[in-house]
Amino acid sequence: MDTNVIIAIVAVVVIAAILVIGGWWLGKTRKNAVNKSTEDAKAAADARLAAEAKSAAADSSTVKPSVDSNVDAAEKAPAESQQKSSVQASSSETAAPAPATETKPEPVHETPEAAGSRMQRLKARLSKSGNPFGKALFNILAKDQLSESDWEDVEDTLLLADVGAEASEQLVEELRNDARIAGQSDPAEVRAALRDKLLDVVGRDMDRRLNADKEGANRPSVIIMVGVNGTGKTTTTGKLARLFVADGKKVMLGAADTFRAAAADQLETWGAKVGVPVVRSDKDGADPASVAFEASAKAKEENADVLIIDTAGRLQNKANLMDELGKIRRVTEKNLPVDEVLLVLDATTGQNGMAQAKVFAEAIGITGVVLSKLDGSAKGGIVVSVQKELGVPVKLVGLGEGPDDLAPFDPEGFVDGILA
Ligand SMILES: Nc1nc2c(ncn2[C@@H]2O[C@H](COP(=O)(O)OP(=O)(O)O)[C@@H](O)[C@H]2O)c(=O)[nH]1
Ligand SMILES: [Mg+2]
Repeated sequence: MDTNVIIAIVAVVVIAAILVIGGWWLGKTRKNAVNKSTEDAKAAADARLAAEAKSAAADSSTVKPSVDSNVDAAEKAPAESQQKSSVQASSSETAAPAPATETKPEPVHETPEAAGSRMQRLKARLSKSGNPFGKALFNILAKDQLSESDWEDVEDTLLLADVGAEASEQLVEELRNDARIAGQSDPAEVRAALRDKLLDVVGRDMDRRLNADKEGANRPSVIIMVGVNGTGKTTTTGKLARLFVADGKKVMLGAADTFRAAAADQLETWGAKVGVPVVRSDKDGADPASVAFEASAKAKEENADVLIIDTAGRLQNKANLMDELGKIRRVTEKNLPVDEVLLVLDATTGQNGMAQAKVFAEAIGITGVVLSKLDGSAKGGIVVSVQKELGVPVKLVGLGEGPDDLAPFDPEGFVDGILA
C-alpha cells in the first residue's frame, strides 16, 4: 500500500476519533448546564411557592392557598407554615370566640341610624329629588312685578304638587296679602315669607309623635299598619322596627299579611337584621286575625315595648276591608289595647291614592299617616291635603328603599328641603 494512502487513512481515523470524543464531551457539558439550569429554576419556583404559601397562611388561617402550590409549600416549609396558621387560628379565636364550624355563631345585628340625623338626610334628599314645588314658587314670587297670570301660576304650581284646592286658594290669598312679597323685592324676605306660609299650611304645631313614644304609653304599645297593596306597609314596618330598636326599645313584629308566605318572609328578613322576632304563619292564606292574636299574646308574655302588626291591602271592597281589619283589631284587643293605626300612603300616587286611603281610614280609623316614597315624588304637597282630608298628622315619611330611609316627619326640615 502506498504510504500516502496509509497516512490518509490514519488521519481520517484520528479526525473521526477527535470528533467523536469532542462531541461526547460537548454533549456532557451541555447536559450539565441544562440540568443545572433546571435545578436552579426548580429551586427558584419552590422558593416562590413557599413564600406564597406563607403569605397566604398569614392572610387567613382558614382560606387555603391555591391547591398545587399548597402541596409543594407544605413539603418545603411545613414547620413554618403550620406554625403561622396555628398562630392565626388562635388569634382569630380570641377575636371571635365562637368558631363557625362548632357552635352556631351569634348573628351580628345591624345598628340602625338614630332618628335625629335622618331628617337632615330628608332635607338633603328632597332638595335633590324632583320635589321642586317650593323652588318653583319662590322663582315666581321673587319677580319684581307680579301680574295676575303670575298668581295663577302660583296656584297651578300648588295644585300640581297636590296641595289640594282649598289649601292652595288659602295659601295664595295669604301670600298676596303679605307685605314682604307685595312690597318688593328683597329675595331673602320673599323666601322668609314663603317659608312661613308653607310652614303654617303644613302645620308646625301638630303633635306628630308616635303614641308608643308618648309618656304613659301602653306597654307593649300596639301599632297596626294598614294601606293599599304596594304602598310600602311591609317595608315601613321593617324600617319602623329599626327606628324603635335604635331608640333602645324591645320590638316584636306580627306578619298578618297571610296572602303569600313571601310577605312574612319579607318581614322576617327585616326582623333578622336587627334581632327582632317575627310571629308568623307558614300557611298561605292563614287567618290574619289568628296571627295578630298570637303576636299580641306573645308580645304581652315577653314584655315587649312595641308590637307592630303588618297587614295585607288586597281587599275588594270596603265591607270586606272593615270585616278583616275589624277582626284583626278585635282579637288583638283581647290581649292588648291598640294604640295606633298607621295608614301608609304612597306619595307618588297623589289624589288617586288619597281616595283609597279614605276608604281605609273609614274602615278602621287611623291615628297617623306614613307618607312613603316621598323621595321619588314631585307631589310633596300631599302632606297638606292628606292631613286636611283625613284629619290626622303625617307622622313619618319614607325617603327611599334603604333600611334607614324612614324619618319622623319634621315640618321645618320638609319646607327647607323643598325650598332649597
Ligand atoms: N323609593 C321608595 N320606595 C319604597 C319606599 N317604601 C317602600 N318602597 C318600595 O315599594 C315597594 C312595595 O313595598 P312593600 O313594603 O312590599 O308594600 P306593601 O305591599 O304595602 O307591603 C317595594 O319595592 C319597596 O322597596 C320609599 O319610601 N321610597
Ligand atoms: Mg306587604
